[in-house]
Amino acid sequence: MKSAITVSLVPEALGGPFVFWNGLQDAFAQSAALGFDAVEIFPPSADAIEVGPIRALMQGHDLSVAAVGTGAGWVKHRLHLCHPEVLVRQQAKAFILEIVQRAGELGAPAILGSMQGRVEDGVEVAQAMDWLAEGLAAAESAAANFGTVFLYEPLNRYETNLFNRQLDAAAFLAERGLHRVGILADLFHMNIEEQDLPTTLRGLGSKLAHLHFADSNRRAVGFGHTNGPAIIQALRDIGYSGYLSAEVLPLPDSRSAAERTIASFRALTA
Ligand code: LER
Ligand code: MN
Repeated sequence: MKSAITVSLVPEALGGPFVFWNGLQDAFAQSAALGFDAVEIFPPSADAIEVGPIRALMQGHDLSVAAVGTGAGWVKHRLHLCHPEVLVRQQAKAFILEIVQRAGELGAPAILGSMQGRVEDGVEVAQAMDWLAEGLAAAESAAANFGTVFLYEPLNRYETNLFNRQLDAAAFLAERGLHRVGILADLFHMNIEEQDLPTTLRGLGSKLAHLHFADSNRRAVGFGHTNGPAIIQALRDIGYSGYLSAEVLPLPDSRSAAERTIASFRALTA
């Protein structure tokens, strides 16, 4: 298993669960100094993913890019894949696909989290599910050009009414033949929605492609009451070798959250 930590480049996301906020240079330098394996980037748009300069940062600091988020399309522009208006859905898909492309050039998968949207008033559930599946299909084939998967993240009930639970989402991907979409399991969302986190992770098996490593209160692992050893044992049982990526609140400050994360990662995976 590999360690990763988040950086937000989106001022509108302030207050959100990202550790670093002072640009890529700062995030790469601090992550490397603390011994992380990778950085996960939350950009305002694909344009902020400048492939040349980021490759230089990756080489200079011996870090990978773990994943790239697409949620700014929602945070900044209120776009999502299940919006009742076709134009908004098209813009949402274009926003996501551009990020898939740039992330792919960095060898990283892109994430569908907030941009999945929700079943809005006046839209049939079956219709929203079809729109979601269409968006995922387009993204998985764009990602396949780079040999990466696309990541689908179930969110808790306060953020979406599409899929709140991991195994429901995995069943949907299987039903729709979305075999190159992997599941991103966020321990914070799981803490709200799942009956038992280790059992659910075991149920995901090889569909688990990425993990947001957060404690029960969305702070760095070690600052809440999630049972870390039981989760790591479940991940070992399914042979998970991907990232544990700290998408957590920068509390009490970014540095402390980062230090606590890497200390917990090392203690749990030693
Ligand atoms: C995105 O990874 C996520 O977990 C959502 O809750 C948006 O922050
Ligand atoms: Mn997440």
